[in-house]
Amino acid sequence: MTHPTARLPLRQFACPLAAALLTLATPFVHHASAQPVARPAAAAWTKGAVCYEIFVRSFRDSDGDGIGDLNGLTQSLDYINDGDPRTTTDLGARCVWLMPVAESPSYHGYDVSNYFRVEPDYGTSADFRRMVSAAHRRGIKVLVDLVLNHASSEHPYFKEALRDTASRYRDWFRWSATNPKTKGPWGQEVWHKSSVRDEYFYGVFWSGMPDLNYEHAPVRREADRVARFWLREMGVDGFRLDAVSFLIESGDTLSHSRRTHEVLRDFASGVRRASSKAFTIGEVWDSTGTILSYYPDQLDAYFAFPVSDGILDAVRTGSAKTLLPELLRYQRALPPDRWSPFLRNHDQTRTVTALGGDTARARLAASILLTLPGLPFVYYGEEIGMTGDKPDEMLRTPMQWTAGAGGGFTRGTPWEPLQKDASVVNVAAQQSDSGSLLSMYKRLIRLRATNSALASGELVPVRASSDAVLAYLRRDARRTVLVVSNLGTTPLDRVVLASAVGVLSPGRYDARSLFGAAPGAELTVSVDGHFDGFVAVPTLGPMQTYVLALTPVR
Ligand SMILES: [Ca+2]
Ligand SMILES: [Ca+2]
Ligand SMILES: [Ca+2]
Ligand SMILES: [Ca+2]
Repeated sequence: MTHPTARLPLRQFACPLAAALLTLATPFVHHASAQPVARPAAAAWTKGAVCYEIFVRSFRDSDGDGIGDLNGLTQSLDYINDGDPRTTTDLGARCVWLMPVAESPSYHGYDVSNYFRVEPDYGTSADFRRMVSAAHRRGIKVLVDLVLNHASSEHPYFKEALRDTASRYRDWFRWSATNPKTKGPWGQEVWHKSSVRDEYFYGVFWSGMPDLNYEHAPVRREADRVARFWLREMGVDGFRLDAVSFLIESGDTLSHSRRTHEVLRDFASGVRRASSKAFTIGEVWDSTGTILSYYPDQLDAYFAFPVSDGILDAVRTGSAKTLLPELLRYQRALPPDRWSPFLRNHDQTRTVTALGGDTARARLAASILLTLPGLPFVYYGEEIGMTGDKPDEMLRTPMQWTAGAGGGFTRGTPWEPLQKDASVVNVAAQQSDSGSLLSMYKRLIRLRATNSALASGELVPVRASSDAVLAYLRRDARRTVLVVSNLGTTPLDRVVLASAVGVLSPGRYDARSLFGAAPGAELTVSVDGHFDGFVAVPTLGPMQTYVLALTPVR
């Protein structure tokens, strides 16, 4: 089946509604030509893939010291993806993002003391390489967190620069003889008193994390060397880059500076030179407009923070009004492998907790996430509905594998206590329950991997007769699916759907359920390629998502 969008005269509005929708849908018509400068076709694996974010310290402990480690991760890879597409017992993720694995004095690792050494708590370089090989055998790509903006105050270069003003590493950091008293982007102290002499050093996040000085060429060369090391020596497939917007300060501009964009651009091209297949995704925790300023030629992708908030808001408020326009901004600007929706990451209150403990809402949020364009990321434990709120340690508690002592995470004493619900909320309890959150994640991740429209098709907004209903098509040249979610807490009867003109070839379609209990329906698309008055599901259950394949009737 082909889409008539290219040949239909776009001025043929069937009705004012269609005209209004067309203003939303028009960008798709020009989608191909609106794409930014193309990258080499490096990341073919991203099509239909889902990535899984892992905190190694909290995933699986193999030796009983209470700390998750690389061998524990290797032993758990079959849970993430067993490499056999015929089995459906695994999550089906095709990529993992490991939070920092380089040596660090902190529990979280975002302050690196040796960029070329695996954190000893986690294992050895050999353990790391073995884990990467085992992941690759299962078709799992491995991305590691790369923390370029700052090092640890325990890094030998910083310690030397602090002690000795004539040190060759002095210019690797930023110093001031007086306290500039400039406050950081969220009002925090950024100039910290030296413990050695009467001077100050710059660290945007914390005194334990002195910023590296990227105006100093040897620092930029070191960043390239670190990237090459992990790609070539350690075998990783790419990086998640931490806090990239803070790389270079220019006067009062502490984030998003012109020089930051330039340095990021150079770094990314260095990564591509080191490995043409490497994938990079950056953290720019900001508005969509600001995130889009990091394209087209810096990192491959960035996390869509406003989409994350938009999904949770839609689910929390039961209103579908604001999410689609945000998604359309990303889609207009970017091909699907260059941005990543997600629900929560290691810095945010976990989904179930953010939604007031309501697992039904968490299911709904996940079903929206996994049917959107982009490359979705899932934070470990979200798939079983783990809870957790600030402080940060409580967002990163050990994985809940079983109901037993230590949650199946460790046979020792866990480095951080598990959440109190671990005996009820765990993988073992959900693995065999076809109605569990985990089973839903598996089904949708698999559907996304096998249905090309869900994998990388464009999103086309569909108008619903109720504001509580979120509806969109995902379509590519071969397939179309319709996704309908009732965000409300009551059943909705006979919700009517309508599209703009030119979204489908004219004719009749069978709407058959791929996900969600729907009896099936028949859809008629008029000669101008629009539909209206379509009841896809007679009664939309509360907080339920339905995915329907639309197949032409011949
Ligand atoms: Ca351990
Ligand atoms: Ca499998
Ligand atoms: Ca350590
Ligand atoms: Ca910086």
